[in-house]
Amino acid sequence: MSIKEYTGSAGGWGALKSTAHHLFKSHNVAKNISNLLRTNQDHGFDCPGCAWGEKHVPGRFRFCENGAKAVNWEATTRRVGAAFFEQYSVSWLNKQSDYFLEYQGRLAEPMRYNAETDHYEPISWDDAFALVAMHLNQLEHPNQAEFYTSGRASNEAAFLYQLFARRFGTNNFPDCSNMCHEATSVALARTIGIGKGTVTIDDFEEADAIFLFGQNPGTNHPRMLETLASAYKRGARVVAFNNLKERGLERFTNPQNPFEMLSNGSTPTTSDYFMPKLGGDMAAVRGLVKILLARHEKAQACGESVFDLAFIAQHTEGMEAYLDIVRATPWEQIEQQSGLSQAELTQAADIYQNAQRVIVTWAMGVTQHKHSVATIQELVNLQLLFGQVGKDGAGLCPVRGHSNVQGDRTVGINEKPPAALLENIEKALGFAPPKAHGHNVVNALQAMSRGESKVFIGLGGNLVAAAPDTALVAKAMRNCELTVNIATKLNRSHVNPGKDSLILPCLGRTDIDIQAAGPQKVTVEDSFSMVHASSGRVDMTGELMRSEPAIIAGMAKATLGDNNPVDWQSMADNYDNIRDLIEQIIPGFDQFNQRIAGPGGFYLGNSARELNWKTASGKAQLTNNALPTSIIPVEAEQMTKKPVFVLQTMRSHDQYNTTVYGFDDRYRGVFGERNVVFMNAKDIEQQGLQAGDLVDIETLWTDAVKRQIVGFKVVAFDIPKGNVAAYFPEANALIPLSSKGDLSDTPTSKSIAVVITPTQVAPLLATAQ
Ligand SMILES: Nc1nc2c(c(=O)[nH]1)N[C@H]1C(S)=C(S)[C@@H](COP(=O)(O)OP(=O)(O)OC[C@H]3O[C@@H](n4cnc5c(=O)[nH]c(N)nc54)[C@H](O)[C@@H]3O)O[C@H]1N2
Ligand SMILES: Nc1nc2c(c(=O)[nH]1)N[C@H]1C(S)=C(S)[C@@H](COP(=O)(O)OP(=O)(O)OC[C@H]3O[C@@H](n4cnc5c(=O)[nH]c(N)nc54)[C@H](O)[C@@H]3O)O[C@H]1N2
Ligand SMILES: [Mo]
Repeated sequence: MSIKEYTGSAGGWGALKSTAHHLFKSHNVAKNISNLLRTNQDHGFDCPGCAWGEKHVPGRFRFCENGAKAVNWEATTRRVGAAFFEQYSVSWLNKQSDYFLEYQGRLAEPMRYNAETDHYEPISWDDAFALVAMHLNQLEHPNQAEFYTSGRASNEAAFLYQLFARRFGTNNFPDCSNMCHEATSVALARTIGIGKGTVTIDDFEEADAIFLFGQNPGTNHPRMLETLASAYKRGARVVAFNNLKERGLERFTNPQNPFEMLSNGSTPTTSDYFMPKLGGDMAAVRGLVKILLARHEKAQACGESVFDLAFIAQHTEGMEAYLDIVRATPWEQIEQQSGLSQAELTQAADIYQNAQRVIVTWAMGVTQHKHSVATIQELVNLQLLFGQVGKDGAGLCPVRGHSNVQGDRTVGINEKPPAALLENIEKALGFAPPKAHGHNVVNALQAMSRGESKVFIGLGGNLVAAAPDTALVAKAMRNCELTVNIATKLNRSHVNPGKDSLILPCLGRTDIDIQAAGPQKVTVEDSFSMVHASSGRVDMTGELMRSEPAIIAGMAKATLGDNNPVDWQSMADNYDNIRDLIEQIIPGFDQFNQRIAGPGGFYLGNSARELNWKTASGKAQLTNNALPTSIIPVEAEQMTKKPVFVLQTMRSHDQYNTTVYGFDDRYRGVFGERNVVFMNAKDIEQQGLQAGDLVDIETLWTDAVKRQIVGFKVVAFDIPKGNVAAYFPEANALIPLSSKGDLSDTPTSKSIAVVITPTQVAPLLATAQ
């Protein structure tokens, strides 16, 4: 392992070198070069990386270093099939690292777990479908099954999946989005009447200021860096609020700019950088508003205004109650909770006030706290006071994670289905889907661990590693009568099987998908509500994997028999038929098949952008929430005499969620190791530690469960005192399943109370020499 401060810019030659390295590791170099050239192009496939959108500029390549990793690792020629599973027992595989499991290659054939031998064994597709049907049909109630979705699933697969589950009789749709942007959907639906962002990619070209809260685009949305750098170049202010000093938020060298590449030049990605304490963003925004309110009141005395009073009067409700709570919030609390001084917040307020058009973006640094919904409502309050929603160059921009996580929700993956969706299904297909709300991720895992839910089906994803309380979740899986994993790659969830268990290998985004009616395409929706087609390029002739729609149709046909109103086989034969049904049931998809034929796809529209507020009162809502009394449970401080730290868990540069591509985190200067904890240099010293020491980290929580990770290496980093950071999924064992967001139930992955103690080196080791 080595720690070496990274002094370069994001992107540049480092990114090209890393792209080449992962290209060679895929064992499929020539094919993957041609794949990369097709990424995000018309008639190509949608990058399976993030959900950032595209500007349609012809003749440019449209992938980034991290998208290239996702493409290369999916389109590998390595295979995991019968021989592999014969060689390795499941217990042995469960002892291997996430990196090892991923590196073995593509899952090649359907497998069934044999508990007696502890090995997976081959099974035919028909027998696999029959097994799913048998387990589902022997449940006492459909609500004993859980239908999990990860956000890579296409619109077609997700739509068919929710139809299958609803026809079967449940709304149990735990979804990766419950662990991700759920707070966004809840907060935006309540305030502006639609749970999605209001901006398009073009708005970034017109904004005077872009405020980024709690996101690391250098690693997680690298194509966004080009957008930020070009905004900076034309004079826009780009203001980051991030708990860490992230290199990708400082400078960027655009690999598509020969001048920058050859001159070793770069462009800043941000003009101003603030480092709030974990969970301190709501207080920071409250501070901004408090400053701007004081200016507004002063202006009012002279007959002028700082806020957009015409917009507020015409479009919003709740301003007075909100401003009362702003007045009542003391500066002491704002400074203490945000970790930012009134002077720093004044600097940010000046930028905000001087900009005609402001975009506010956010991601996991905002959504994974107990008070995330309230924090996002605070961002909305700020934007509404200035009329910064519903005009060009301005608005609200939650930056989504998985490439189709937004689309999956649009087409019906929702444990709390809106009445209109259920009515439309009934109108189109003549059956009444269940109305009762189903399980989200936390409810599902609790029901599984109590033995109430007995069948788990995963359309992609890796819940054992992605969810909190890793040991509890693994046990919940093993408790099931049947677990089914529809997946491209081997992962932690597959090696924690239920009593009966299936791995069903599926085609990915990069693969050619041929069905009875010929080659098929699928569609996805990006963060800007643009829907476009995607078709893979890798020839899979002779392989046993099946497409996701074909697998879902196979399970549905076997489970529901002929006695149902959906012709499942015709859906799998030709995805145009699925899209015709989506057009009938989901608003905004008129002439779906025709409209995806053209380049660039189509815009689903956004009611809030049109100043049409689909709230109960027909107006946008300002919300008056009190600041949280504390970011971590108040009891935590009383549970120990040791200093209590607040921990965030985040992604390194070499991973895609639970998929670990390598052990380097280039921009943070960490090489060859993932078991690290980032700490402030002063905290390291005060704890009597040195950088490089090994420590144990233990959670303080209100139950009696011991949650600890051991032997993590201390790395000194620019992070506020009292805050520490470690990587997901290694640190997930520290997050209690019952520690979740108010109204969102999202695990609080960015604020966990912990104590840190030096790892006790076994005396044997000390005397061994
Ligand atoms: N290459 C790659 N791309 C990805 C992913 C991946 O794993 N790899 N994952 C995809 C998915 S599903 C998602 S959701 C997105 C995630 O994208 P991000 O939200 O960027 O992901 P995280 O790594 O969780 O980063 C959180 C960032 O917020 C900061 N932060 C943490 N807590 C706070 C806080 O309280 N306040 C503030 N102001 N900042 C805070 C952290 O320092 C860090 O920079 O990326 C998507 N894209
Ligand atoms: N502590 C902590 N925990 C977190 C987070 C955090 O920041 N901190 N972030 C949370 C977030 S934002 C998210 S979105 C979740 C992610 O949770 P998930 O979406 O469940 O996890 P992934 O790691 O994205 O899933 C990877 C697996 O998906 C399968 N896969 C890949 N491509 C395809 C495909 O095309 N089709 C199918 N069927 N399968 C495919 C592969 O088998 C791969 O192993 O994790 C959450 N967990
Ligand atoms: Mo996510």
